[in-house]
Amino acid sequence: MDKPELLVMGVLPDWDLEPMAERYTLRLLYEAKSEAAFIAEHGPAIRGIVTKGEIGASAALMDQLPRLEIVACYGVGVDAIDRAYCARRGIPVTNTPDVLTEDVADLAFALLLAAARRIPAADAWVRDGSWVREGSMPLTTRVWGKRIGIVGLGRIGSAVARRAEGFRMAISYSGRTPKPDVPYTFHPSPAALAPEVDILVCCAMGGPTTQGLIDRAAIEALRPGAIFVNVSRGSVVDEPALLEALRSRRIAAAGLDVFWNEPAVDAEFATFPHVVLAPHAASGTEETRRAMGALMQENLAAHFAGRPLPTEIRP
Ligand code: 8YV
Repeated sequence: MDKPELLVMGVLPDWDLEPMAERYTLRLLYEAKSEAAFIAEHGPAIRGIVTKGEIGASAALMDQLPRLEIVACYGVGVDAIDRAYCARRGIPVTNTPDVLTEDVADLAFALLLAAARRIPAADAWVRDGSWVREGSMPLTTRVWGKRIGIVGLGRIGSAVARRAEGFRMAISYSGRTPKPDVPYTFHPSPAALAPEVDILVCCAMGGPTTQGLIDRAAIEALRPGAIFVNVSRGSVVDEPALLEALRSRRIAAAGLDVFWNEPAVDAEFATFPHVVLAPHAASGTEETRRAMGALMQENLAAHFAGRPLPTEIRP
């Protein structure tokens, strides 16, 4: 029997591609010289899309895939997948929740600590001889015991909160509604949360409902000296307002893993010594990426065997 054909939108590790190639015919879009010509040639036979959080799948692309049956996302965030379109065509969408939660929360804390304690500057201080020439480096800012505000107390936000408990922090959060059985203080919006905290961490999911959720009002409501961390999606934040707050040093330090334009991020970010940058890498440990790949493959296998999908996102 013919192997189902899959359109692979972005680079995946060989440990995923190799077993997948045994079960499917893989059409690697990212290797195509001309995307249009590649889709024209292979589009009619494609039965599944394999994509990533930051790449997604547009209606314009899926319109050229008449036999499309499933979109499997290697990542938890499906904001770049046109789910309304998939729902209209009855195409299920799967993602990889849970397996990446703890690593994303780890990176949020790593960025927070690196920004507050100026780890990149400390590292440079030793390497470039400043320690010998100038003595101690400038003092930094404490993290433990501070007030942390989490925008979006979902799976990842809750994992950040658990870490914050270990740092004996006062924890508050914003979201659509207060969560039952949560001992943290609720605020109805980021703008209401921002003035109450020393550190604001964005963990909200991306997509139209959270576009610009951390708006200019929220950023301007941050206390002078605040620290800002984002491990969710660049789209959740008003980036020009963020840049302005960093330029004026209203935000004293920031740790950013996600941006409006990835990977070609606004060049001004790299000019700020008080900002620690990461290349959308929060889920990027070998352990988690293996687990994400395995879960994505389980969803594909279940679909083509006619079994219930382990992690389908309901339309
Ligand atoms: C990426 C992510 O998918 O899970 C998400 O939503 O954004 C990330 O885990 C990952 O970088 C794979 O490309």
